[in-house]
Amino acid sequence: MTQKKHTFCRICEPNCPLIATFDGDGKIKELLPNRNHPSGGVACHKGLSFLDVHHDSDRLDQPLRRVNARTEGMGDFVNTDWDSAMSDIGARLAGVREAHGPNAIAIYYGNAFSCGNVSALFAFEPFRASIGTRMLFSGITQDTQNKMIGAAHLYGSMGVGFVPDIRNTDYFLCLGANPRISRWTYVSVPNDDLQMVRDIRKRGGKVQFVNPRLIESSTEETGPTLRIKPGTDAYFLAALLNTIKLEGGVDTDLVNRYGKNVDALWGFVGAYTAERVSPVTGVDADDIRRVALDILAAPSAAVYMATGLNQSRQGVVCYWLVEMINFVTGNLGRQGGTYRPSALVEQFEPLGELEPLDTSIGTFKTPNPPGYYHLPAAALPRLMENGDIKALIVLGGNPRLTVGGEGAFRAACNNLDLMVSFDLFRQATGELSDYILPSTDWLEHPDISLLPNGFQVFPHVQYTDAMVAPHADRRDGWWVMNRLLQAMGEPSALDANPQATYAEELIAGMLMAGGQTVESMREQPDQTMLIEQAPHDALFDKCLVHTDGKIDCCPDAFRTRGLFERFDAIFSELEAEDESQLKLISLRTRYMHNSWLANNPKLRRGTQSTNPLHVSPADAKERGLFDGDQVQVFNKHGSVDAEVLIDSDLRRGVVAMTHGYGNQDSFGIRVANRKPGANCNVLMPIEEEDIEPISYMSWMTAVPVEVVSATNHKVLP
Ligand SMILES: Nc1nc2c(c(=O)[nH]1)N[C@H]1C(S)=C(S)[C@@H](COP(=O)(O)OP(=O)(O)OC[C@H]3O[C@@H](n4cnc5c(=O)[nH]c(N)nc54)[C@H](O)[C@@H]3O)O[C@H]1N2
Ligand SMILES: Nc1nc2c(c(=O)[nH]1)N[C@H]1C(S)=C(S)[C@@H](COP(=O)(O)OP(=O)(O)OC[C@H]3O[C@@H](n4cnc5c(=O)[nH]c(N)nc54)[C@H](O)[C@@H]3O)O[C@H]1N2
Ligand code: SF4
Ligand SMILES: [Mo]
Repeated sequence: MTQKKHTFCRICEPNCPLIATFDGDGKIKELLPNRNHPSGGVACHKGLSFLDVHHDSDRLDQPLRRVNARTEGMGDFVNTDWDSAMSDIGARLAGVREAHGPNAIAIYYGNAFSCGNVSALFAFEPFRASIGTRMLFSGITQDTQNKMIGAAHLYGSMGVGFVPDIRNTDYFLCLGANPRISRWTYVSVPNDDLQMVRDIRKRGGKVQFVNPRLIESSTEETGPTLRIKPGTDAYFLAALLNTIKLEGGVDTDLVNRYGKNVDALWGFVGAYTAERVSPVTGVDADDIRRVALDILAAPSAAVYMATGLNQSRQGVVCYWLVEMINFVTGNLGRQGGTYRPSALVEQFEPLGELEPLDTSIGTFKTPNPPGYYHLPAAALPRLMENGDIKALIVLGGNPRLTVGGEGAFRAACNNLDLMVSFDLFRQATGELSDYILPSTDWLEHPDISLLPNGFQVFPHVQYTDAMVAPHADRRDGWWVMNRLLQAMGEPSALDANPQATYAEELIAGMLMAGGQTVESMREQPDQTMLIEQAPHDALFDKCLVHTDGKIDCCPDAFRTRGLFERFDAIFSELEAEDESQLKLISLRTRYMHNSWLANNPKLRRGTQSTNPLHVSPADAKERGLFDGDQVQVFNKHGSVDAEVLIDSDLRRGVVAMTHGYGNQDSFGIRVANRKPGANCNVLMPIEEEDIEPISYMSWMTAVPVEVVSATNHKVLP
């Protein structure tokens, strides 16, 4: 008889509910969508095909040790056992720390590591603290650290995050997101193929996308797209705020009650009228005014932004202005506006003082302990090159492909005394490592869906057992970190708990906050506990963490740390820019998930076998380019070769590529290696002035590039 168990996917934010079916011998046969789950969400093809990752013959099943020099492109790896690997790594890490201090050990953790496994994430801080390093990097500075740092300044805590009430809103303004493909970010929405967005329209509301590309999310049933020039949203938002003020759309009672430094906000945006920003943003002044008036006319409105703005040069400013629009129009904390979904644990730590960290390339500031305030990953190559960092530990991440500056990263790895990767695969970053340690995947450990909690429009927590025991020598994240601590001679959770029940205990401890136990969760329908949503305006009591309980509408740090001058300087730069300048943006597709899932042959068909450069018809015509032409895409940071794909969805002046490709040297993932594609992150700026000064976000969209036919290939200096 086929046995069935409840579980959930951990690839992205919805954490879609799944049912695993089993053979008589306990092997997972199939992953199916749980159509009866109370969230109403179903799963997408990536989650449903995860067994391909689980069973991939290229999966790591044993620790690998590199036996040749890192200067040789292709790693020569031999199998080893955990004890030998751990004692060697532990001794070498202890040696680096002894000789150069704790900050010579850097840690980079990736998205899959931090978001897909509660026990690994919670074991992380004790691990980092025992090593004592502040050199902490992650995917967050390419993703959404601007929102977290922005929230710390506006509301007092990095943990505060508000989401659009798409289930109730009358007007939804969605900038730089493509939820149809990405399934949302920094808000967890049951995976319903945008039905909730269509419903806005159906109940008489409006949806407006703002994007340089006519995205898959924008249809007749959802709403239109204003095709903005990339990298200019901060000015578009400033003009919206100005118009809202001019039109008398400010909810003065609310703003007086909860806001401070409001006049400074008006001073900041004052000069950026709809007329003035129109040529720079490429959006008609009338369209800007229309959006502002639509927000004001709607009984409720929610403005939401995602990676297209986060990754611009001004992610913090964009976040700030979006929050201000929601606040001053009275939509923050309103049903149909933006709000804080209730969560199992609702505690917002204040940011605390920032401590300077001196390095060869300047002084960074983060709290100590850093929490989620990470150093800029774009600075990693230079810190390795200059000797600030002597050992690099990469946990479930692939910085070689997902951060800018691959060439510099690769070269700088040669300066390291030790590099360790912990991953499902021997991927591009692993290829450069001394050790690659085999990780469990999310079918191989118990978990709760705590990560999206607090951001879910359908608040709930699901529990899952491990669907199967870890295959071969794969180990869980919490175990690897604690085993490493032991090997370094540090106290470790394994000392007291060698039976390896840490994950179970941690999960049990968290469930206690909701009055549940693992047993009680197993008995709940769908192993899911529903969380009652507090009234939307409860956020004014719960989420305003500054000691005076106010929202800081113009934080001093924004002025003192250079955001104001930068805002004006970038505007002047954009005004002076040549009309023909091409700008590169990122394009997520259904077939890639950041750099991983690249080894699944089912996802590598058709155009997905390469990584084409999308070019608008007008730009192609101007440059005499046709579909399938080979071109060189370059700028002062690097150069890649790609094939042209003419894409009429793009605004003129914009070219697009997908990140995560570039597996030419990833010999351990054979499907990906045969269809490597080009790594567009080679083109991303990584100099100090290119990094957002407060949130340390990488600049990854609207990056100037040149495109020439491959026959005119330029040799770069
Ligand atoms: N140009 C450009 N670059 C971008 C982006 C963009 O839009 N444009 N997006 C950025 C964003 S938003 C993000 S989040 C980053 C992501 O950047 P990273 O987090 O560095 O990259 P991923 O590709 O998500 O890497 C995840 C790695 O974790 C491994 N993995 C998967 N599951 C597990 C597990 O359970 N345990 C362990 N140990 N490993 C596991 C995978 O095999 C893979 O190698 O990329 C960023 N880079
Ligand atoms: N299939 C798939 N799903 C994913 C991922 C994946 O790699 N593949 N990654 C996951 C991760 S880690 C994340 S963080 C989320 C991200 O989720 P989203 O933020 O929704 O990600 P994208 O689809 O990259 O959407 C960004 C949009 O911004 C637009 N854009 C680029 N530059 C600008 C600009 O300057 N201004 C404006 N207004 N728009 C701009 C792009 O055209 C694009 O449509 O997706 C998650 N889901
Ligand atoms: S939408 Fe994300 S969480 Fe849901 S099945 Fe697909 S990959 Fe998994
Ligand atoms: Mo991300």
